[in-house]
Amino acid sequence: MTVIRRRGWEIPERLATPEHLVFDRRALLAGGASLLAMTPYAAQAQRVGDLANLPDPSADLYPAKRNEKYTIERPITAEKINTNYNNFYEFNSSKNVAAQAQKLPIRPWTVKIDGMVEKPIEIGIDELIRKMTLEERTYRHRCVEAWSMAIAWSGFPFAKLVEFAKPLGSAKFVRMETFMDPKVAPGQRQTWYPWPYVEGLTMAEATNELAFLATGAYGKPISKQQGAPLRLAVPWKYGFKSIKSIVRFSFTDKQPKGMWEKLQASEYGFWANVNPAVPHPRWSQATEEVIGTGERVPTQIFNGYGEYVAGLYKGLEKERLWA
Ligand SMILES: Nc1nc2c(c(=O)[nH]1)N[C@H]1C(S)=C(S)[C@@H](COP(=O)(O)O)O[C@H]1N2
Ligand SMILES: [Mo]
Repeated sequence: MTVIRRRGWEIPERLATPEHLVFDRRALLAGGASLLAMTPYAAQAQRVGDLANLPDPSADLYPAKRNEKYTIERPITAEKINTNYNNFYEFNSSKNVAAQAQKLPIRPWTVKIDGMVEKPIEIGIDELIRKMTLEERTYRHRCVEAWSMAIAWSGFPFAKLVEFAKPLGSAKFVRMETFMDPKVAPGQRQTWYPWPYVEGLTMAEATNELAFLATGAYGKPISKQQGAPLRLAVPWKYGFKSIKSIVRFSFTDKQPKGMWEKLQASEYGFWANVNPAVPHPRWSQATEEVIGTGERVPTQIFNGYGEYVAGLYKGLEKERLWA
């Protein structure tokens, strides 16, 4: 996504290696056996260097059972293509973030649920995942930059998280936040972005059957560059709404302001529903490049999901629904 950059000042590069690493017990048990045979130094070096290679403690949950209701006509983008063409500005602003994203520690990972709820809580990602029934769904993904992919996500409906969170009747929106750690995420040292990454949905959108929280992709735990360990997928909206690596869900009566909206409200608004007839201020949204195919295809209203979501916007016609 291109923005008009305000000048920031450079922050000196710092060592990205964390001084001290704490793993959750499950990961340590699963990954630790061979460490016993090593000298303490070798074991420590292995722990620091191989953080990315620890076995994922949720690996046994995949592949999840496919939900045949959510499949699409378009071939699924090859995993190799999908995981090497990503937007993840916390790491860098190119599509080539996969290597840098491996530095993100995804265990332990705590999710905070707060705001207008019966009782705010913090819950470890594995405890949360194991409260849910995972399923696989194939969704189209349409970036506001006019490219698209098709992905087999695994995860659970956002409605199940809402049910678990027990929001008060007064909650009208859910605000989501990505991790904040400039030590591992060099993009977060670029002070002209209003970090952390934030996105929001109305309660009606979050509980729509299509709104999905992905914990996996391609039949295994989701890759770091795709937003491990927990990422939103709202396929009828432009991709920037589908926030990655979520650490917090806050229920609120105020419309949340996303990071892109804060940066450039005239181009990236709250609703951001896909519409080929409404151009971005700097380019057309009529067609999209299907990544990996070399083809351009017509973009569909609500990215082809109108039957599920058009009803959400009845009575909101005066809102800026399409950008
Ligand atoms: N935290 C965070 N979430 C994010 C982004 C980001 O830079 N940071 N990029 C968004 C954009 S613009 C898109 S198109 C999708 C890209 O997801 P993908 O890399 O899995 O295709 O993630 C969205 N979620
Ligand atoms: Mo995007």
